Amino acid sequence: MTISAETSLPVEFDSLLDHLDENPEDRARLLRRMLGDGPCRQLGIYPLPESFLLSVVIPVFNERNWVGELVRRVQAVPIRKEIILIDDGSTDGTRDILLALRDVHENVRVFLQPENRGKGAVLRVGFQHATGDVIVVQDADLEYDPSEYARMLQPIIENRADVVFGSRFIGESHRVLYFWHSIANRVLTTLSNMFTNLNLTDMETCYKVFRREVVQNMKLRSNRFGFEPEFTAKVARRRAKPWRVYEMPISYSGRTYEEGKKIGLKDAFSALFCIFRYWLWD
Ligand SMILES: Nc1nc2c(ncn2[C@@H]2O[C@H](COP(=O)(O)OP(=O)(O)O)[C@@H](O)[C@H]2O)c(=O)[nH]1
Ligand SMILES: [Mg+2]
Repeated sequence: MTISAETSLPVEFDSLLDHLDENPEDRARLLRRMLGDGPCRQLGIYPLPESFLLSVVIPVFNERNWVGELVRRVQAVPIRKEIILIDDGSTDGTRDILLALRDVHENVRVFLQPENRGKGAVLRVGFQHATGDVIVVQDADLEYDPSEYARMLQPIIENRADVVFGSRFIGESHRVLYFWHSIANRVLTTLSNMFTNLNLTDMETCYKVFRREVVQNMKLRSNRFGFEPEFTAKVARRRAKPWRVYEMPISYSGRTYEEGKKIGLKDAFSALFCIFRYWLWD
């Protein structure tokens, strides 16, 4: 038996490991055989239908420091996907980075908005152009971790859910940051829950994952961060065949204002207004 110098395992093992590195489906198959279906499901290792396509919709506004690395991390996720980047009138050189990304990756599509209108407005553009079975909203900074897509998709693939919220407040590790932000988050989520009668723990999360049908006939109006309460209210309000909503724990490595965070007190008040508006009038 020849032993590999690299791993001190038989060389056949080395080539097997190389093969598994390059073929995530085979890796999942092997793990399912070794561990069994139950433990694999708990780890988020489960088979995806071969034709499955994920649409990753990314709103981008002045994110030149992060968006390149973010797209690299999204591409590293072993799920067939299209990446839809919508620039919201950036003025810091982000637009050139997006165009360069489009030239390098054949699954990347880029839409440039002529002026800044807000996250909600660009998300509408993204949803219109999405063709995947499931859509995930992905911010263009590095606060959320794309390697968690598989776990969030699981309830949808197993046909238990239509909409999954990734919650930063149940279970996973998160960077310790602003106390008052966490209070504002809790207040907004609680108020939203009072109107929607959903028991969410993180309404404001960026990670909203849903079947494409969910937004196909949804009239979304908010241009800015009102998108979060508006989407939540409209998901909750469907009567005929209510959408099945799940929450999954996600990790969160929040950024500071020095690192580029933009959301602030004004946005918290505007979210508050949107909770009332979308429940009472629209
Ligand atoms: N702040 C802000 N973000 C925008 C805008 N348009 C699109 N975005 C994108 O929306 C996402 C969320 O913004 P961010 O500032 O990270 O919000 P936060 O993480 O909730 O504080 C990021 O990907 C932004 O690039 C806008 O007009 N203002
Ligand atoms: Mg962010």
